[in-house]
Amino acid sequence: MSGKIVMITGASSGFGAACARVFAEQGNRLVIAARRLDLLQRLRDELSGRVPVHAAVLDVREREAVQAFVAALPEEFCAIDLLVNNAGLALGLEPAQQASLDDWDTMVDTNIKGLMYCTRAVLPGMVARNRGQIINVGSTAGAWPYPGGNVYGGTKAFVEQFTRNLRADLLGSRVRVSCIAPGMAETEFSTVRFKGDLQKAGKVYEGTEPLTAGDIAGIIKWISDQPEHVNINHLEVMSVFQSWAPFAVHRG
Ligand code: NDP
Ligand code: 8X3
Repeated sequence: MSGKIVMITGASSGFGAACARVFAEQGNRLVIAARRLDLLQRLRDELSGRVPVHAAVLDVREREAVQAFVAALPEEFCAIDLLVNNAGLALGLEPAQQASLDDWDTMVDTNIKGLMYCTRAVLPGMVARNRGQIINVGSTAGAWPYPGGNVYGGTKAFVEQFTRNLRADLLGSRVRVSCIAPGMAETEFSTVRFKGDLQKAGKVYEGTEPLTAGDIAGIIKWISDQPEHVNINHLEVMSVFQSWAPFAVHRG
C-alpha cells in the first residue's frame, strides 16, 4: 500500500505513533490526531520531510468535534483510505466494588464511544467510494478476563463485537474491517493506567520481553497490506513471555 490516506487516532504515543512511522515509510499521507498537540507536532516534524502530514488535536470523546474534524479535513487528506481506531486507555486496576466510576466513564467514553464516533464519521465516505479499511485496536482483555480488568476488558469486548457487526453491515461493499487484539505491550499504557506511577508501571514489564509498539504497528501494516479481497477479521497477538493461567478457585 502506498500513497494512501491513513488516519490514526491516539497518534501521540505508543502504537499510534509507531503506526505513523511505519505508514510514513510506505509513502502514505497521514492524518495524526490525539489530545497532546506538542507530541503530534514533534511527530509531524519528524515525518513531514517524507510524506504530507496533517496533525491536529482531537479528543475522540467529543462527538461533535469528531464529526467536524473529519468534515473539515483539507482536500488532500479527506478521502481516508485507512482509519486506525487506536486511541484508548485503561484506568486503574481495582476490583469492581472499589473502582472509580469516573475512571469507568472515561474508559467507556474513549474506548467505546470515541471509537464509535470516529467510525461513524469516516465510514460513509468509504462506503461511497466502495474502498477503505478500518483497523480497530482491541485487546486480549476483550476475551480473557483478569482481576481488575472489569470495565477495560468490557470496552475491548465491545471493540471486538463491533468489528464483527460492522463486517455484517458492510457485506456487499469492499470496505474492510479488522480487530487486532494485542496482549501486554510496553508503551505509556501502564503509566496512564497507574496515573503516572512509573515504578508501578515498570513492574508490569519487569523480567519480561513485552510486545513493542513497533511490533504492533508492523502487524497493523501487514493487515493493511493484504490483497483487497482479504479481510483479517480478528488477530490476537502476545509476547512469548505471556500466556494464560488456570481458572482461579476459591476454597472457603
Ligand atoms: P499509549 O498510552 O502509549 O497511547 C494511547 C494513545 O491514545 C495516546 O496517543 C493518547 O494520546 C491517546 N488517547 C487517549 N485518550 C484519548 C482521547 N480521549 N482522544 C484522543 N486520543 C486519546 O498506549 P498504547 O499505545 O498501548 O495504547 C493504544 C491502544 O492500544 C489503546 O486502545 C489500548 O487500549 C490498546 N492496547 C494496549 C495494549 C498495551 O499493553 N499497551 C495491549 C492491547 C491494547 P493523548 O493522551 O495525547 O490524547
Ligand atoms: C492491554 C493488555 O492485559 O494489560 O490491553 O489488559 S492488558
